[in-house]
Amino acid sequence: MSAIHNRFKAALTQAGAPRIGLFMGLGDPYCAELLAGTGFDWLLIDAEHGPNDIRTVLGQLQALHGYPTDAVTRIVNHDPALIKQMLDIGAQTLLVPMVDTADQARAIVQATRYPPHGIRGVGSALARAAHWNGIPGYLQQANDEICLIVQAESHAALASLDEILTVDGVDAVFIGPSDLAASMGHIGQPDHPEVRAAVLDAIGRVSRSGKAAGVFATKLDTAQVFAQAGARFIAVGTDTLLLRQSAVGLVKAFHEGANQATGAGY
Ligand code: 3PY
Ligand code: MG
Repeated sequence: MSAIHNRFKAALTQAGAPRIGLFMGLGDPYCAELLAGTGFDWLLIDAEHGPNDIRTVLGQLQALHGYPTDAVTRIVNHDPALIKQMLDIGAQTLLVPMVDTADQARAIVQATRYPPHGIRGVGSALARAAHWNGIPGYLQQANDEICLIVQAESHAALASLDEILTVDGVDAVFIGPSDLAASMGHIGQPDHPEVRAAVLDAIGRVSRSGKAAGVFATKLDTAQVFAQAGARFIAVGTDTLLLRQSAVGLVKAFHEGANQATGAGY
């Protein structure tokens, strides 16, 4: 097996239960490492909405390394220079938001590939991804081990979805129900029936194309519905909401006099 084998990419092509994931918006390696051992198949380092830069993404990739979970990195835009930096620090699986057209998808694929298949600049002596030239054959193998997930999360993206699915180098399409809801005139209602129908239709089209469908589910029963529709990887929450909801719940329990275990094992 290649020293840079991408376990997440390989898993997307295998049958079995969908891979369950969590979005991490706290932007902190220590929190990422805490979550790394909790059983999620994959953890998303969110540099789209979370307060992340190259250094904090790097710290989280390092923190997750060696744990039985896969890092997925969501970048903030389609800039080839940013994609190059993310790949060089060792982000192998990229989630790229707001991809509305096949042309955009093709340009993003190009940014992730070394020539002649793309335009990624060569700097492996400076790149953690190549162990600073310590991985023999890195330059020859890197293209094949990149996993590229584009996010379809607008009316326009769903209109172009069938064409996006023909783009070589796109491994998966992740449906974003929140932005999709906004684009469909239902902001704040990712579970609105019209949005749900569009998400299910998109999951079906992606699955039938042979690429992997991913999606964010705001509730566990919704995650089951998406799994039955063919989703191969499903995010079921965010670290920010887990922390906030349990903090709010603990304060409430105190004021209600409930007997809730708070510091078991401390
Ligand atoms: C969205 O729902 O818009 C997302 O980006 C995450 O799923
Ligand atoms: Mg979104």
